[in-house]
Amino acid sequence: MHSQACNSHCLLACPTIPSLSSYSNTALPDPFTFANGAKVVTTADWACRSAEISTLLQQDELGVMPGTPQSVTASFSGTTLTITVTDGGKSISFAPTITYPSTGTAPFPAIIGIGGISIPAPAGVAIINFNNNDLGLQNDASSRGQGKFFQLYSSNAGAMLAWAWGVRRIMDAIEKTPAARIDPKRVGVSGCSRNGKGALVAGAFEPRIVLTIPQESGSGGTDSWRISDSILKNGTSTQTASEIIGENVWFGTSFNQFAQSSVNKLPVDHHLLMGMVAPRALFVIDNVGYDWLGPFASYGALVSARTIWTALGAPSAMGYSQAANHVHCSFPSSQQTQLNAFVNKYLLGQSTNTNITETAGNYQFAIPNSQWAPWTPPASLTPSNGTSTTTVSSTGASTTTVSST
Ligand code: MCU
Repeated sequence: MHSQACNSHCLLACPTIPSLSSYSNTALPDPFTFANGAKVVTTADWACRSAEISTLLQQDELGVMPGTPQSVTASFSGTTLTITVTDGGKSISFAPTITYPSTGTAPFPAIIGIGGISIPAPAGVAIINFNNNDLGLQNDASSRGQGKFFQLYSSNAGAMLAWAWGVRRIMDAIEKTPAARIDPKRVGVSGCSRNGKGALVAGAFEPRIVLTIPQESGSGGTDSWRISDSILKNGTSTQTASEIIGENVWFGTSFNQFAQSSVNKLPVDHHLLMGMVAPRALFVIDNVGYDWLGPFASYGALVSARTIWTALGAPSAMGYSQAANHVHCSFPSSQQTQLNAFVNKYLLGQSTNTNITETAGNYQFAIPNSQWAPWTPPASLTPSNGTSTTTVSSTGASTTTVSST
């Protein structure tokens, strides 16, 4: 939509989000149509649509991501990276620990583990152990607003937004602390189950993360809210939005109204949360063995999300592997080669085949899909010259400006 309007050296503002108070959609929202009905045609349009999705997810599900803090300082000692963040006259400190690989050379690529990792630590890659509960507690529904993020900010956000903010500050700290011997251009994020949900949110909201690996994240992670509701309605016990808001504080309080009335009122779903990662690399590790995880709700969202990478000309940067039943969060050896392909390409700079779209489930889901995804994705988006810049205002709303040349 911007290609005709802006031919040389100009600034393009993104479309304004209209009131969506009467929005309702039984299908997964079309990634390639803005909330105002305009079509996503160019790659610059996608930068705008991605920023729109970010704003909507913050408003309706996660809570608001604060803007750049007044100051972030870091010091490194032994294996501990101590990070101090000051904003609005208050300060907090938190201290991830780093496990270094026995092979490779510094500065090392790394994976930030949300609550640690549940994948085997790859050779040559450091692991940054991030105690996410320290920033946003997730014991149960009574954990609302507990943790250091909430000491710094008065916020109705959920714990996952607090963790994603923490991952952003870890990136700030790595960039300014060469003594930690981590290459800030080669950092991934992973976590399993509830922390897999968090890994996905962190990868979506931190553009410096080059590889996002959510593992068995289930509902609230890679699952579509809409498909999860339909699975439950058809008699299979699976986690839904209405259950999740009572179980824990992963989401902000603004999500309650949707979870309690109807997820069809959400202008987003989690194929779009995944789409925020595009065209950066995303490798989703799933387990079809647990109904509670809603593997078909994940599959439908995965197939839908992948159309975004395809339209951006980077289909093999997005892969998924839904393995046969195994113990929750135990990584099966059958997925090792696939994981290696993603890690070796995106963290170690090797040439590998990451065209991985595999499921052990017997699922029928093609795009377009008459029930769930009745939209036709563009085969490719028109490349836009120029760069897009996303800024986050003091109220947390993000604005993307595309300067086109
Ligand atoms: C899959 O993640 C969660 C799930 O959402 C919860 O309902 C369940 O209680 O715990 C899972 C988990 O985090 O397991 C470690």
